[in-house]
Amino acid sequence: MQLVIGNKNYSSWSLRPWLLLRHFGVDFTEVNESLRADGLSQRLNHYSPTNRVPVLIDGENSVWDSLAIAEYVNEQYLQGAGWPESPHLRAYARSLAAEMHSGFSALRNAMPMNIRATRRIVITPAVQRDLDRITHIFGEARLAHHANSPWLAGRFSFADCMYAPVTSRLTTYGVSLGSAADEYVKMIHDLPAMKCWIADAMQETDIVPEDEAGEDVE
Ligand SMILES: N[C@@H](CCC(=O)N[C@@H](CS)C(=O)NCC(=O)O)C(=O)O
Repeated sequence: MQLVIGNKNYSSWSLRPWLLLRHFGVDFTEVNESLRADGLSQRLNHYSPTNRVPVLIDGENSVWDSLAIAEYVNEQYLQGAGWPESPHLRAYARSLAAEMHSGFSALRNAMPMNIRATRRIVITPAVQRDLDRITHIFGEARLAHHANSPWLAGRFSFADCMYAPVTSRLTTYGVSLGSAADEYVKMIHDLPAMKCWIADAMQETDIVPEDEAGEDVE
């Protein structure tokens, strides 16, 4: 099985299913495609009708889009362990994942994932609204769903993978959302799979200018 991904420094959508697969020890090989502008659409069209990554290729099955990949992996390889066990927490985790998939555009545009960088940005009211929602999800809501586990929805699930790029963005742009959220950010960064992704991102040298937002911090 192959997972086609973009640059580990920048490709937040690639990180999400990669983290799911790696965290659960599913065997796969990585195909790396740079998100540099030259020939990008043609290069990605080789794998996906959307000209985007991530794409999972498993024999005759080709699955594009992070959420579809997660559902496929959950069914085929994880016997359902990719989501919480209880229907209540599963509904909540799926809602969180869908909310990230279709929302947070202000935050995603203003704070592109850029693992190597240390930057500062001006936080507009729209970005602040997204950050307030993240503060609630990583803080109060997470603690309310604690159920003997510190993850977003009772146990590690694809919901945590969906928000992993946000934890990286908060680090890059030096945004603290309070102690409960900071604790969650640290926990994600301490995951062995996340450490591996970050280490690989640090080695990359490609620059994607559109994803270089904000002012450098010394
Ligand atoms: N909804 C898609 C979004 C995928 C996406 O936008 N991927 C970016 C990389 S992070 C991409 O392929 N960009 C290439 C382009 O826009 O030309 C998903 O969830 O997988």
